[in-house]
Amino acid sequence: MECFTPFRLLYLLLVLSIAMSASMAEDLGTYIIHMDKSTMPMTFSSHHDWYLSMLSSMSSSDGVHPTHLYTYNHVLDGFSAVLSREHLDQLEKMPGFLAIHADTFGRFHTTRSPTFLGLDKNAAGSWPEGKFGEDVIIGIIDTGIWPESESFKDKGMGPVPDRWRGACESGVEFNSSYCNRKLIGARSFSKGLKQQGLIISTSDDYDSPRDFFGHGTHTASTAAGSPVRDANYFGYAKGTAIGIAPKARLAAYKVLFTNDSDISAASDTLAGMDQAIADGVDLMSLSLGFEETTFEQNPIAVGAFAAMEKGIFVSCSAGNSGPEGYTMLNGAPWITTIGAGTIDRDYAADVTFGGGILTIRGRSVYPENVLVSNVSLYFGHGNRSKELCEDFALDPKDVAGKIVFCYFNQSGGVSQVREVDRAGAKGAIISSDSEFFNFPSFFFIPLVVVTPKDGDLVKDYIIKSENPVVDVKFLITVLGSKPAPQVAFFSSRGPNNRAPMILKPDVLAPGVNILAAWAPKVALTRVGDNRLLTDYTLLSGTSMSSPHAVGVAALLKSAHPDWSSAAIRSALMTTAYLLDNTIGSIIDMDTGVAATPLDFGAGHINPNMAMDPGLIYDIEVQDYINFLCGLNYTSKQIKIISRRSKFTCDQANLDLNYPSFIVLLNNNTNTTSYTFKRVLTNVVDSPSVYRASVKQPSGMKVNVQPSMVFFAGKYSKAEFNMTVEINLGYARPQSEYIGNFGYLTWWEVNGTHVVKSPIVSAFAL
Ligand SMILES: *[C@@H]1O[C@H](CO)[C@@H](O)[C@H](O)[C@H]1NC(C)=O
Ligand SMILES: *[C@@H]1O[C@H](CO)[C@@H](O)[C@H](O)[C@H]1NC(C)=O
Ligand SMILES: *[C@@H]1O[C@H](CO)[C@@H](O)[C@H](O)[C@H]1NC(C)=O
Ligand SMILES: *[C@@H]1O[C@H](CO)[C@@H](O)[C@H](O)[C@H]1NC(C)=O
Ligand SMILES: *[C@@H]1O[C@H](CO)[C@@H](O)[C@H](O)[C@H]1NC(C)=O
Ligand SMILES: *[C@@H]1O[C@H](CO)[C@@H](O)[C@H](O)[C@H]1NC(C)=O
Ligand SMILES: *[C@@H]1O[C@H](CO)[C@@H](O)[C@H](O)[C@H]1NC(C)=O
Ligand SMILES: *[C@@H]1O[C@H](CO)[C@@H](O)[C@H](O)[C@H]1NC(C)=O
Ligand SMILES: *[C@@H]1O[C@H](CO)[C@@H](O)[C@H](O)[C@H]1NC(C)=O
Ligand SMILES: CC(=O)N[C@H]1CO[C@H](CO)[C@@H](O)[C@@H]1O
Repeated sequence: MECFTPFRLLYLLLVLSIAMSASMAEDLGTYIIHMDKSTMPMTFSSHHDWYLSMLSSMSSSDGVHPTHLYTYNHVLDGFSAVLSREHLDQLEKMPGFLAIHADTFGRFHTTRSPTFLGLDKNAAGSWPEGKFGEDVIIGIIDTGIWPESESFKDKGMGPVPDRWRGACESGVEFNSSYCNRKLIGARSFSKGLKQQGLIISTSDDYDSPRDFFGHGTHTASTAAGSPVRDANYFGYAKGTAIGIAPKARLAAYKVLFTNDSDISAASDTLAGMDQAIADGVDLMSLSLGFEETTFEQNPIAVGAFAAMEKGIFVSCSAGNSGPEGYTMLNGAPWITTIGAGTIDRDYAADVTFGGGILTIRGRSVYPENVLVSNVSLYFGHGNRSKELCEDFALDPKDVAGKIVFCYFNQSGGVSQVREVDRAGAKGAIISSDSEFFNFPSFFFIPLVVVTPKDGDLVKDYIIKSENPVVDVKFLITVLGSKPAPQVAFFSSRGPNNRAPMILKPDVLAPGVNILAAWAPKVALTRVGDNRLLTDYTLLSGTSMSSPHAVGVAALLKSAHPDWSSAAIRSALMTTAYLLDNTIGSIIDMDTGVAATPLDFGAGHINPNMAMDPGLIYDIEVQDYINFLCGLNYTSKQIKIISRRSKFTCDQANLDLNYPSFIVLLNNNTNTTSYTFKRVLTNVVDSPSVYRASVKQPSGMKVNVQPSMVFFAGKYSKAEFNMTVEINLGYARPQSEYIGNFGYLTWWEVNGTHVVKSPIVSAFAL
C-alpha cells in the first residue's frame, strides 16, 4: 500500500516472497500462464474451456490435481492456477503455451485539496466544464470500500449509465443492496492470496468487498466522493469533504487484504483489473506497487496495457521510496504515474510559556482538546540521553504530570514519544524539523513539534526560569500555509529504472495529510489506552495522489470523451505548474531547495488549465509496441504484454511521442547529442499557430525545428524535431549535469494556450 505511515516505512514495498505461510504441498505453487490464443483448437467454444480441458488432462504421480483460479479475458490471454512441478513440465509442452510466471505479491504503498487545486463550483473551470465528472466511471483497485460512508451517498445523482455491466457482490458484512447510484459496483478478489495460506477472518479483514483497513475508502472518496459537510479529523481540517470528480461513479475492486500485513497477489490484481475492464470502467486508479521487473512480469503494467488499448485511463502511485533517485514504481509509459506533493494546510498547536513570556506555534494533530494550562515543563539539560528522550532515559519521578521538552534524534523518531509516554509525563514538546512528525499516528500523547529555531528559544526559557510552566492550545488548522506545494520527502523519484528514456513520475498531485473517508472500525491513532475511531482521517502517500489525478482525469474525460489516455496525460503534463504559492520554484521538502523534473515530472497538476491544453502529444497503441521493440524485448515478452500473436519490430523506436524530454548521459562519451521527434495535435476548434521558446538547461544547447507550427483546424497535426547537444568533457564533471533542467514551451500566437514540457538530464544506471 502506498500510503505512507512511518511504521510501515521499513516494510514498504518489500516483496513478500518469503513471509507467506506455507499451507501448500511442498512443490505446489500459484502461476500465471500466458497462452497464444490464436492456436486454440476449433473444438473449444471459449478459451476458458480450452484452459480447463488442459488442466484436467494433466496427471501427477501423487494424484494431486491442478486447481484453476482465474481465466483472464482482457488483461492477458491465459489463466492462473495452482500447479505442481510435474504439472509445469506437462503444461510447457502443450500447444499454444507461451510463458509462465510464478505469482508475486505487492503492497499498498479532502476537505481542502479541491480548493487548493483551484476547483470551484461557482467559477468557470474544470468542475462545470467537466460536469463534475458526471457519467464517468472510476474503478478503484484497492482494499475495498466502506459503503455506509457519507462520501458514497448518491443524493442528486441520475440513474446508473446503461452501459455499466458491473455488479455489487454480497459477502461477509456486505450486501448487494449496499451499492447505489454513486457506488455502482463492488467486487472482491482473493483466490490468489488464499492459495498462499491467507485466512480471512473478520478480526483481520472481510471476505467481501467491505474495506477493513480504510485505504480503499480513502482513495475512492478522494477521487469521487460526494460532498460531506463538516467532515474533520477530531476537529482538524474541518470543512466540506468532496472528491475531485464529485459526480463520477465509483466501482470498488478489492485486491488488497489486511492480515499480518497489507498484501496483494498478482493473480488477484490481474483478476480485479480484468473485471474492471469487462464491467466498463472509464478510468482506474491503483495505489499499490509490485517489485519492478520487466513489464511483462508486472501485473499492473500488463493490466494497464489492455486498459489503455480500450481507452481506459490508468493512474498509479509512484511509490513512497524517496527521496533517493531511481526509486520509481509503476513507470510503464502507458501508465500515468503520480508523485506526492504537500498542500497549503497545516495543523498546529499554540504553546505559551511562563504565562505569556513567549508564545510559539508548533505542529500538532493531537486529536483531543485537552486542557494544558500552567503545567510544569521538564528538560533533562546537561544529560544528552535525557535531552533526546532516549529509551529509559526519563525518570518517572522527574516527569510525572509534566510536559517534557526534547530534541529530536534522527533515528529516534516515534521512540522518543513512546519514552515520554512510558515515563508517565503529561505530554511533550519536541524540537525537530523532520517531516516525519507530520503523521497522526505519532500523536498518541499531547505532542507539539517546534522548529529547531523555536526549540532554542524554549530551551533558553527553561534554563533561565525557576519554575518553567506552559499552556497549550490544540486543534488549530492553518490554511494558506507557505510554501506549497512541496515535493513530499517520501515521494519516489526518477529516473525510471526499467525505461529511463521516459521521464517519470509524470506529475505531482496532493499526497500529504489528505483528509478523506475512512473505515470507522479501524483505529489509526490511540490516545492513552483508547483507540480512536473516525469516519474521516488524514493520510499521506503517493497512494493519496493517484486518486487526485484520476479525479482530474475523470473531469477531462467527461468534457472530452474522445481523448485517448495519452491525450489526457499530455493535458495534465503540459499545463502543470512549476511555481509554489510564494511564486518560487517548487521545493523538495527533503532538501529545502528547488526540486527538479526527476522529482515532480512536468510539475503539479492544474485541473482548470488541463481542461483546455490547446495542443496534445498523442500516442497510439502501435507506438508502445514499437517502444517495447526498441527496448529489445523478445517477441514472447511483447506478445504477453500486447496479446498480439503477430507483429513485427521493423519500426522499433524508443522516442515515444511523450510530452517530456530526458537526456541520458553516460561516462563513455564527451559529447552527447539527442534528437527528439514529436508530433503535436491541435485540440481546439479553430486553426492556430504556435511559436517555440526554450529555456535551455545549463550546459545544454537546444534547437527546435521548425520553431513555428501551423494547424489548419481541430485535430490537425504538426511535427517538429528538438536537438539537445551537450559537451561534457571540458566543462565540468558529468555528475554536475544530473537534474539540470529547462523547458520547451509552445506559445500560441495571438492566443492564450501555453504548452510546456520539461527537458532534464540524468544518468542511466
Ligand atoms: C440483503 O439486503 C436485502 C434488502 O435489504 C435483504 O432482503 C437480504 O436479506 C439481504 N441479504 C443478506 C445476505 O443479508
Ligand atoms: C501556576 O501554578 C503554580 C503552582 O504550581 C501556582 O503557584 C501559580 O499561581 C499558578 N499560576 C497560574 C497563573 O495559575
Ligand atoms: C544520563 O541519564 C541516564 C538516565 O537517567 C543515566 O543512565 C546516565 O548515567 C546519565 N548520564 C550522565 C552523564 O549523567
Ligand atoms: C538516537 O536514537 C537511537 C535509537 O533510539 C540511539 O541508538 C542513538 O544512540 C541515538 N542517537 C543519539 C545521538 O543520541
Ligand atoms: C538493443 O540492442 C541493440 C543491438 O544490440 C543495442 O544497440 C541497443 O543499445 C539495445 N537497446 C537497449 C535499450 O538496450
Ligand atoms: C561516472 O563517472 C563518475 C566519476 O567520474 C562516477 O562517480 C559515476 O559513478 C559514473 N557514473 C556511471 C553511471 O557510471
Ligand atoms: C526531423 O528530422 C528528420 C531527420 O532526422 C527529418 O527527416 C525530418 O524531416 C525532420 N522533421 C522536421 C519537422 O523538421
Ligand atoms: C573527455 O574530455 C577530457 C578533457 O578534454 C579528456 O581528458 C577525456 O579523455 C575525454 N573523455 C572521453 C571519453 O573522450
Ligand atoms: C497576430 O495578430 C497580429 C496583430 O493583429 C497580426 O498582424 C498577425 O498576423 C497575427 N498572427 C497570426 C499568426 O494570426
Ligand atoms: C499470511 C496469513 O494468512 N497470516 C495470518 C492471517 O490470519 C490468520 C488467523 O487470523 C493466521 O492464522 C494467519 O497466520
